[in-house]
Amino acid sequence: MTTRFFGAAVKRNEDKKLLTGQALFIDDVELPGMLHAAFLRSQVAHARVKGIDPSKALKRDGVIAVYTAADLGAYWQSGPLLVPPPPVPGLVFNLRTHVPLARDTVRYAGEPLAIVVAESRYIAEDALDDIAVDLEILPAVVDLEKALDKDAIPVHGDLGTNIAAHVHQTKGNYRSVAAQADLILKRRFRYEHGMSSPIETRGIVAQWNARAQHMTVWDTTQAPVFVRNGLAGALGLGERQVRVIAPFVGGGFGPKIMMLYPEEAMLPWISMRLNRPVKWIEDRFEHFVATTHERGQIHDAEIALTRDGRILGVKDVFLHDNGAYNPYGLTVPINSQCTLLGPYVIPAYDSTFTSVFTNLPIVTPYRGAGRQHGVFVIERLLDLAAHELDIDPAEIRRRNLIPSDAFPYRNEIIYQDFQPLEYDSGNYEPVLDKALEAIGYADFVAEQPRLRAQGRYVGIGVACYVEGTGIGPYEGAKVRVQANGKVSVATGIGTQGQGHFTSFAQIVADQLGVDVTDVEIVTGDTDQFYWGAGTFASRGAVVAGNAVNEASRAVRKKALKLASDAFECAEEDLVLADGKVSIIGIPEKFIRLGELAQRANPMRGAVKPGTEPGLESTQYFGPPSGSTANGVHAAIIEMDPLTFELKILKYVVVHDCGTVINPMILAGQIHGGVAQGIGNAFYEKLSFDEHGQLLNASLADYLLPTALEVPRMQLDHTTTPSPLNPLGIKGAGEAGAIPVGPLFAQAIENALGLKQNGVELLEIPLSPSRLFELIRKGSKA
Ligand code: MCN
Repeated sequence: MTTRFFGAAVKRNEDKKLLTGQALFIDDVELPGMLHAAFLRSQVAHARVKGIDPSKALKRDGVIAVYTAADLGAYWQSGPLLVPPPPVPGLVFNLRTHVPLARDTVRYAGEPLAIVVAESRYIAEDALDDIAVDLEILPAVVDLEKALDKDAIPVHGDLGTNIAAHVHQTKGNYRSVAAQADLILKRRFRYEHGMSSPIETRGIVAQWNARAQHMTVWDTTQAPVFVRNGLAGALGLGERQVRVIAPFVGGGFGPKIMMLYPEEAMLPWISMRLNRPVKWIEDRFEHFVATTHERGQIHDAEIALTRDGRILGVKDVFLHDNGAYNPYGLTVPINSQCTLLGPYVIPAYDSTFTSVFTNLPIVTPYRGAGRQHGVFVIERLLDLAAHELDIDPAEIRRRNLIPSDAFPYRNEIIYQDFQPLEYDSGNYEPVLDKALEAIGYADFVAEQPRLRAQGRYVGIGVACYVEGTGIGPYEGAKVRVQANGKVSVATGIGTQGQGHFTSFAQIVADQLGVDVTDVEIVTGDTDQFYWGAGTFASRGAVVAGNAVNEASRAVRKKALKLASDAFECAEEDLVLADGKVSIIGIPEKFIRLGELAQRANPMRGAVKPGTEPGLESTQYFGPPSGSTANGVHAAIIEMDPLTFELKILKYVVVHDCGTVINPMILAGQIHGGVAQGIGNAFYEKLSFDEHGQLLNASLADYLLPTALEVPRMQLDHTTTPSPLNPLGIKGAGEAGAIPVGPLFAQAIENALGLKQNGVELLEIPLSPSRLFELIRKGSKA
């Protein structure tokens, strides 16, 4: 195989469609006779539902139906547990999943109570006001710590506790290493709630075809196969009777994996009842209150070190805000627990978390999926230790990096994929070196006093991380050469902007010797590919990419076999390039791939035993466990000492995600991740009051970074291939977002000389006003 496209910065195949408005998004789906739905959502966070009276709404012109939980009969059931908890010894796990419409109790402001179906969305929205709702308001459980008080009201009355899960994992013996330590530092770290803000909100169109007894659902989901299976089960249909299509999706970032969201459960059910297509497009306010959130953790963490800055152990006890339901099991907090260990040798680790039910929107993964919390804790602990021990922050990191000859590196505790946390491969020190070199670390340290003397508050930060990526269970791909020579490929994952249409095409193009633009990728249509899990956990490139590779290899083998039969020569004498198979040294002797595809589907003659018709193959790939990517971010920032406005002067990312398929797509992934990381670190905070009301549920109040706040980045890579998949790939989609919080905290402290004044930044997000408060409080202390 000659490599032409794999590893090259190939322009994205999908962009022409996207840029010329030809890409189909959910709201482009228009069907004859289509109805529109609007949801009545609870305005309070915790209440008993005494009654819902839709009679006035039903009288409004254009209203077709109104449904409440009482109308759902046996269809009213709790949603599935999406990710079962891994087998952690001593696990406590209380499962309470979301319901299609609240029946007896509402548990967060935004939870749906009723749905109006009307001839237009306008009518449906107006009719929401006609519905009379009688709620007995209950005190809301909002404070993570108070939720665990003995007399706290339980979010789920039948449970009698707000503990959703309790997990204790250990490596080594923290207590004995702490007894040997020269320095022990203990701090409380806090991460506030945030959310993803995709350009496209969620949306669903459901169309029941009574004649064919078939359901088609267009859905902004990241996991179409799961949604198909979940819906089939709930609706009492066979999986073949349900087709889920996730067309172009304008960003997913994690929350669009969730299923079955109440809206996802309701629309197909309604379409079946009314035998008409129904559409619902989430508005931005709904996205704030009804799509899942992330963050919300409090860590009490402790690090034990030797005098020369070597880590002996870390102890961490943390609370994780789960929101009102926990369909994701332990995914987010266990990611935090595992990712805290970072790229460092930490001989002893004692980590306990309690996942807590609160009357807040459900918490599920959002780009990074809890990893950023763990990275924040360890990176901040190292900064504090560096200050205490008078060691340079970059140097203390270097001293603790796992050496390159220690891989695979076993961390003993169990990861979210049920496997022991083992780093498959890595070479961390060159990544740190490159980042320090690129940011000009030594020069900056020398120059900083001069800048300070000029009255400029310029600071530097360096943060490291590892990221578990590419987890199983598996993905598959069908690769098929068509008679016109073009190659069609289908996989079961969905795509929300990650460039799969190009990066997967690059893999195929090289295997089959065709141009990358001649490979058409279909993702996210369960009729095109039946099996799969979905796009999450930075697994698309590893898992689907390798499945695409395996299927392409099989097709290549078939093509060479067919051609060798036709030419009556050995396969080794053939070359597959430029869309044809030719004999080496006799280029005029060739057969086009399209012709081979036709020959593989003969009108006469038997298909030989052991062979299949068609030039196609379906293959699957499942990694034994996740592959571990790593990286270092470094930044130089300038603070205005009066307004605490922050300017990023330089931002460097050095990253190792194994073999790279497309460096340009990868750069885009890093840029997007860093942009969201900057939002997490400095701008975005969901503010709830004590009643569980979201106070800033609009893009005017919830501050997203814009192009002005996101700097140009200098990117570099090292390549340590993963031994766990044939292509050597590790995932990259979330990496950019993960270390930005501690990087900002470190750089701001450094710029303002905060530690010298006894002010420590131990929380995320920071913001000018929060810095003002912290510094005022610190200087008074
Ligand atoms: N890639 C590569 N070489 C590698 C690794 C990745 O060229 N060594 C390419 C891949 O081929 C793919 C892209 O980078 O085109 C991302 O690959 P991967 O890291 O496998 O991530 P996934 O495909 O599984 O995508 C999911 C990941 C996650 S978990 C979130 S959250 C996220 C992200 O991707 N959401 C995104 N990136 C996003 N990008 C956009 N535009 N929109 C989202 O919703």
